Amino acid sequence: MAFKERVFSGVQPSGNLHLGNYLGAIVNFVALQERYDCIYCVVDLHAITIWQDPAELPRATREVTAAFIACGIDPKKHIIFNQSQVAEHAELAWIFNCVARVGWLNRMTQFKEKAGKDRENASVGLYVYPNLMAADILVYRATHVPVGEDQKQHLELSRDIAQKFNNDFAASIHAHGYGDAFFPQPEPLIQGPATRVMSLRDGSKKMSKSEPSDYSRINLTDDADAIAQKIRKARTDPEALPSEEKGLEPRPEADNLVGIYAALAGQTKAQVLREFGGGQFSNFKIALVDLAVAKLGPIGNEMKRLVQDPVYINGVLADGATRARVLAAETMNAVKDIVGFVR
Ligand code: AQP
Repeated sequence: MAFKERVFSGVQPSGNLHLGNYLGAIVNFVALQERYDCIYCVVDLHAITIWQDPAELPRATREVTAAFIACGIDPKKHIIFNQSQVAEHAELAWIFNCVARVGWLNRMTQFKEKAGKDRENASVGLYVYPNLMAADILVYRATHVPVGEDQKQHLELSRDIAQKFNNDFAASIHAHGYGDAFFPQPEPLIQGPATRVMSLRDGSKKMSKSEPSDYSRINLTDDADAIAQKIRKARTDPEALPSEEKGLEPRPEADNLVGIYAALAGQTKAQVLREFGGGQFSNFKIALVDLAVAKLGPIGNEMKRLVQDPVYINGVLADGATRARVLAAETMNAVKDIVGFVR
């Protein structure tokens, strides 16, 4: 069966939005608007899988919304909303809790990383997070999902859930007139030269909102001085930059900075090395500061302006939620019929 092409993706309002979120996800969200109908969600239900201060969560939700708009997502042509306003996400997630297998979830590396050694004390929500993510996507029967590389495994799980639902309920899906498959197999779109931006302090760790050191990341709201200071202090090695991409392989910090430059400049890493290969990091960092400030400065300023107008942001989210709810309810009604719930 051919499914209508539709894009869905989300960002958690769990703290400081950073360059990794921007280059790994949001830049692609913006580009995809030209070709697809897009739904972009501030995934607050996901955020509370780890403790969030109730006094802070509304501000963080509005900040992610502001980032979407400041980066160029059009909330009128597409849909921007926060997840908790559309109850169907949680409803479908419950059904997926009954479709997904414990063994599948036990393989999820993000749970292992985030729960760490204190696994017994992690929330059940953190464990079943990937089932909710599958529901987020499939409640809109979305076909394309732009994400950073760290979400690849969760996307594969979403595909497995869609497949198992289609198989388990094949007869009912057919009987209700939905053909051979009710859910599409959502495709991950992991694009660009910076699909996994690493910490500025440690090239083996991904740049993350929850890393205690603010020097590990560039926040989208950092001013020019903070950006410059963080890039200047970013860890490097003593060698000159290589001239070939292959030379970056054993040098994670160099690879990371070149990848960031390439993504911000809209170039490939090979193009960046053609210009900077053989040179010292000090000069490269000066160019990277200029580029990062030129690209991120206007976004940060616009975000700061937008968050000062919570009424406008709340209006965007409410309008998006109203439109999302129509699509989600349609899917959920069909799912109820397929599963055999009386309604
Ligand atoms: N370092 C990264 N490089 C590239 N892409 C990244 N993404 C996250 N970090 C990087 C992508 O950003 C989107 C939104 O991420 P999220 O808010 O759902 O949370 P996350 O993946 O858990 O990101 P964080 O920032 O690292 O948060 P914490 O510290 O809470 O774990 C996703 O598409 C993600 O791939």
